[in-house]
Amino acid sequence: MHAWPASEVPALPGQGRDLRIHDTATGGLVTLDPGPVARLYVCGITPYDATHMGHAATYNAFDLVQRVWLDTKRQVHYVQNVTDVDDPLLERAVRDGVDWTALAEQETALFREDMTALRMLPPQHYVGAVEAIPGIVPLVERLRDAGAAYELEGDTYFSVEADPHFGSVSNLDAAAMRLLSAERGGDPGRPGKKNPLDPMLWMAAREGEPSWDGASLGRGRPGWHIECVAIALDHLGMGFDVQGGGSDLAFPHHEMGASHAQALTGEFPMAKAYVHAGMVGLDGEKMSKSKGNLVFVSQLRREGVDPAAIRLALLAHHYRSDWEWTDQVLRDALARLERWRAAVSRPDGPSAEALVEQIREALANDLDSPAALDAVDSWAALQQETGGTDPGAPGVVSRTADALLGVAL
Ligand code: 5CA
Ligand code: ZN
Repeated sequence: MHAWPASEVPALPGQGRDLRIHDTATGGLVTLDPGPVARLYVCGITPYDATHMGHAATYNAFDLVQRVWLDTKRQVHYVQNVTDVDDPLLERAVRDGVDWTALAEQETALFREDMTALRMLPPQHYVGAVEAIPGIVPLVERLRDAGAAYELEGDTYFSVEADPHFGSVSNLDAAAMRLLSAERGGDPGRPGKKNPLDPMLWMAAREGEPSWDGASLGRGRPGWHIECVAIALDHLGMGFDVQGGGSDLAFPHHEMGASHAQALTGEFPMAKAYVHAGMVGLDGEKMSKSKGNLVFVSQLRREGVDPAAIRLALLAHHYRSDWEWTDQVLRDALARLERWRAAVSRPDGPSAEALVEQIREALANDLDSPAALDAVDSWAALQQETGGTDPGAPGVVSRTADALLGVAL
């Protein structure tokens, strides 16, 4: 699939900083030391309802990861998937009486528009589950032939016992894993499984559902976790730098994905850091497509809200915290955008050299975007109160906001 156009990232004076980021697997901060090309995989949308503020917040976090890396003069190899065949997408298409492929295409197109408007940097490889199927089938066959997968009534399951490191991404106990597995697409209650947690790798064709040629697996469609693993291994290989997504993906999705990859290759770990963004809520509940309590990026754009203000609303929260979307969050962001724009529209201002370093330091410190915004606020307040004589300063502030925060002033 094609991704979306990249907005330009201005180069900044001075030296970028190495990223320290929270890794779910070790439960602490790790300083990443990618090579000249940093490798990032971020789980993409299931395109049946795009793009709510929760999605936008999660993609904002990983956009910041890239901007910090780019500032260190590294290249970034970024891969994202689209789960363009899965139960919730098929169920929504049936509910609304629409063709599932048309629904997926329409929502993916909307997602691209939203990402472009928000100045999120595009992945170099944007890959749909359907187009990945020819690569998925041989991986499942290999797992089965190695004894890491088994057949149950025509479906093929992964055996979590095949990976000695299973559990090391989310570090949950068995009871918690079982509960989350049932909540998030697994089937721990199905009789005949070796371990209730074992996830599906290949689902035999069901009546009335789309299916593809699965060679020795028979006709069917891929499980969710193997989809992301096939795409990540194909484009990034093992030991890539960051596996990213929202915190609801830590288990089972990223846990199972890591185990699939580790069982396939015998290498550990699949990723050097597993990074998870907090959940955005509305009216006291996690914003989710299944609950329908959503605020959409496209709806705000239609109402004429500047995408830079939406971006500032996301940046005002630390990516790891769970937070609530409210009208006040947006009002604050609009007011901030106005203050910043007024400050950079003057012909000169207070020196911005220290500001660039403060923003770099804040973001390198586990993507502390609220601290970065505070630093710009202080510069804008000084500009407002006393002004300054540096003719280059407003331009430096604009370019820094653009390069490191994705905010066009
Ligand atoms: N297609 C799969 C990943 S392979 C999927 O989870 N799709 S999704 O459309 O449900 O979510 C896309 C991304 O947004 C995931 O990283 C998910 O964790 C994140 N996300 C979903 N809801 C929220 C929310 N309320 N707050 C923050 N992030 C969210
Ligand atoms: Zn995924």
